[in-house]
Amino acid sequence: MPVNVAIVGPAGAGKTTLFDAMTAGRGADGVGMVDIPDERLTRLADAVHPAKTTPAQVRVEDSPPGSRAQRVAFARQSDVLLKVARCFGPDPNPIVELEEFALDLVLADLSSVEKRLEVVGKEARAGKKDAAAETEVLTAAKAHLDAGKQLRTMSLEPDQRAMLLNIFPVTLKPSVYVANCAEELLPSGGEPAAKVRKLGDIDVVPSIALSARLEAELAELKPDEQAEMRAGYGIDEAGLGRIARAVWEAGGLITYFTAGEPEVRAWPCEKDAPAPIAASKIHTDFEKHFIRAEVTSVDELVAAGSMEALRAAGKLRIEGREYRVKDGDVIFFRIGR
Ligand SMILES: Nc1nc2c(ncn2[C@@H]2O[C@H](COP(=O)(O)OP(=O)(O)O)[C@@H](O)[C@H]2O)c(=O)[nH]1
Ligand SMILES: [Mg+2]
Repeated sequence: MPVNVAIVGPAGAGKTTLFDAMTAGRGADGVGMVDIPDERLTRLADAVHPAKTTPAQVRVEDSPPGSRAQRVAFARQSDVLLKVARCFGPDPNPIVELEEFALDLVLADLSSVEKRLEVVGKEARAGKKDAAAETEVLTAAKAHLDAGKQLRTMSLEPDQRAMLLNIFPVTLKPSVYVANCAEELLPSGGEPAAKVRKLGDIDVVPSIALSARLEAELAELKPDEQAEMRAGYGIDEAGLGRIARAVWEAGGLITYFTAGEPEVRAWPCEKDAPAPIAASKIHTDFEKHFIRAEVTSVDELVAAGSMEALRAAGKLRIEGREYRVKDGDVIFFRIGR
């Protein structure tokens, strides 16, 4: 299953412009796949010379126009939220816009928590196992939401967090703020972007300043023309690359690689996933038939030139089912049948 990223925010914030920029105009019906830029993949491909190089991707979806309730419903189905705030044009007020949207999400979660509390409260009174602990977490969550705060700012033990996930809370979703700035204010984004950054610090959400319109124009240019235009605005790194990385980190994802002659590929994987789960990203059967993982690093593989060379030199680490895959691992999975 690909990671789903929803672009959300008020009308006119630049969501569709950002979507077009991220998908380089290749999206259809508001849905598109976006490559995650990764210099490690480029280095691996330069060393191995594979027939094919495949970056990791996320699926990005643009908000359809609709009511506030529809916007909440749309946000609910995604894995990561890109919250766009208008920082260009007349009287930008990104903080009010972001807080208004956050409040819609808070109210949605409050209603889910209250419904669940009714059910679990009865179960607790009937003496059902775990119901008391869940009631306790839900009651704390209700107080937090009643105060207008998102669940992401509540401190939760892992088991409490797991209990809350029963209600599919939308204010616990990983988020990234995008301050969509006037071109003239780049690269910093000026005062509106500074406000967004400050709110991000409070909400524990990474924030990125860019101009969606400029990025959409850049996406249509050839790489050397892009570089020249970026230099003119004093922006050195692709804003889209920064978004992709922020989404990756906010979503709790790591990247591991496979590197053979037919294909060098980056794979998205949840942080701390055991090796058989990581293998199942390649093929679902790999989880069941997992035998072992042969692991190295990007640097070692680049130095050696191939997995075979490392294997012959006895330099591949052998890891079993319990191994937690790390960001940047290069892996060959031994699979049985
Ligand atoms: N100056 C400027 N205008 C932008 C930028 N991004 C979007 N716009 C304009 O704002 C308007 C609304 O953009 P749109 O992407 O349709 O917003 P949406 O309603 O959030 O999807 C359009 O006229 C865009 O051209 C930007 O970064 N800078
Ligand atoms: Mg739109």
